[in-house]
Order: sequence, then C-alpha cells, then structure tokens
Amino acid sequence: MAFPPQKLKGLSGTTGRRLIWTALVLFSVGGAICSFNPPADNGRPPMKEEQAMNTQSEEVRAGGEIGTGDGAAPSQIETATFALGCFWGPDARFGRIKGVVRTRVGYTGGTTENPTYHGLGDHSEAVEMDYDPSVVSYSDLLDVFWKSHNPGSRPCSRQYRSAIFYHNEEQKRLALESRKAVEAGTGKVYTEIEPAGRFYRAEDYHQKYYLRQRPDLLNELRKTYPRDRDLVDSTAAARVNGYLGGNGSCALAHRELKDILPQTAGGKLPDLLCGPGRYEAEDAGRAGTR
Ligand code: MHO
Repeated sequence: MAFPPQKLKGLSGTTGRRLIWTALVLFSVGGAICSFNPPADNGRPPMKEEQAMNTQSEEVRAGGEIGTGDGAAPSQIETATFALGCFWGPDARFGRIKGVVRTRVGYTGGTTENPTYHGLGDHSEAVEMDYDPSVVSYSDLLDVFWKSHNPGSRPCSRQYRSAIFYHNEEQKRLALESRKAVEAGTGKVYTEIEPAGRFYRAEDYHQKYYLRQRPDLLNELRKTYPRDRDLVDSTAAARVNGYLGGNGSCALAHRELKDILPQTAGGKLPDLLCGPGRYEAEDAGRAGTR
C-alpha cells in the first residue's frame, strides 16, 4: 500500500467532509434557485399595475372589516388564487395593488389534509387575495401574475409550480385566454390552470413576511389591529408589506396609508416607513427599480 493507514484515514476524512459540504452547498443553492422565481420583466412593475396605481391613488377605497380600522369597505369582493414560486414575494407584489383588499399565503392544489410548510404533501405554495373588481380587474391581476415570475422555466418542484386556481367560469376563460396569449408571445409555459380547491393558510410567520422583519412597523399596526388575524387580513398590512417587498414608492405609501387608516391618519406608520434614511435608502437599492 502506498499510503500509511493514518494518512489514508485523514485523506478520506477530508474528502468525505468535502463531499458532504459540496452536497450541502449544492442542496441549499438548489433550494434557493428553486424557490426564487425571478420576474420575467426583471422586476419592473407591469404597465397595468402602474396605471392602476397612478390613476386611482387619489380615490383609494381600501377594504377590510368595518370597524377594524381600514377605510370604507368595498361594495363587492372577488377572490383570486395564484401559485408562482415562493409565496413571500407574490404576497408583497399583489398586496401593493390598489383594489386588492387583503392577501394571505397558504397551500393549495393538492389532496393531502392540513398541509404545513414542513409537511406540504402534494400542495403548492400560493397567494390568495380578495379584490374589488370595480377597482382592479381579474385581467389586471393576471397581467401581474404573468410578469411576476418566469412561467417558461420548468418548475423544480410541485411546491413552487406555476398555477392559476380559478374561482368561476369567467376567471377560467380569462386565465386560459391569457395563457394562450403569453404562449403565442414567448413560447411554452408550464403554468397549470385548475379549479380552486381548499386553501390552507400558511403559518403566521409566513404571512406578510417582509412586515414581520420590521417589529417597529408591526407594533404600530397592532395599535389598530390588536388581533394577529385582523392585522394579517388588513389592507394596511398588505400595503406596508408590499412597500417593504420593494413595490411602489415612498410618496405613494405616505398618501395611501393616510387614506387607508383615516381614524389615525396612518399614525406613525408613514414616517416609520418613509422617514429620513429609511425607505429612501431602500428605494434606491430595490424599490426604485420596481
Ligand atoms: N428558500 C426560501 C423559501 C421560502 S419560501 C416560503 C427560503 O427559505 O429563503 O418557500
């Protein structure tokens, strides 16, 4: 034998450790790539969404339960459900849109009972939203859906697949039509279109993920919504989470929060969000390009 036993042992130990590290690194990079579903438009907000934000910003009619602090309740509400990779980003992307009254993230599209993040079964991560169709149309939401991820790349897992879960025949028609149009423009997409089934809300720590990283803003919102469920379901939380996720501008946030929370005129929220050196700094890095 050319190698003394000790040396051999050392060598295989190092090689073994290297192999384990390589496997770990590949696994986590794979996971990150898998859950990161980049917007097809490089993060630029879709035209329709911008128009919706610009033309309607002066007449915000936010929803939410009457009496929990949000502005006037919308006269009609419809629901939309989309899967497009890790749900944190889409929660913020859709939560920022005027006319979207509340959002929640969860698991749907599978058959197993009571899925959880670590026991997903055959479900997928999805974002669900209630919206006022007199302010934002389902077609507008579909535009945001298509532009917020890359439906042409084969999903690496069922957890992160691309899917539209329609709630009625009209949504089904519009979804099928829009997929056809996208395919005509960019080629095959992997997006599945299915009837909406039971939606299981994800764990609290996944709801309004970016907002959860900012206890100061969270505490400020708790003054209006002491119960966590009301807070998560509020339009104000959807918007603040949206801004923190890099959507929209500081000026818009300032204006809108005062409209959404008329009783308190937004309290300290707009300043905490947009105060000197805060949101502006983030604006330059992330939100400014979106
Ligand atoms: N790999 C991501 C996934 C989160 S998302 C809720 C992460 O842990 O950062 O699937």
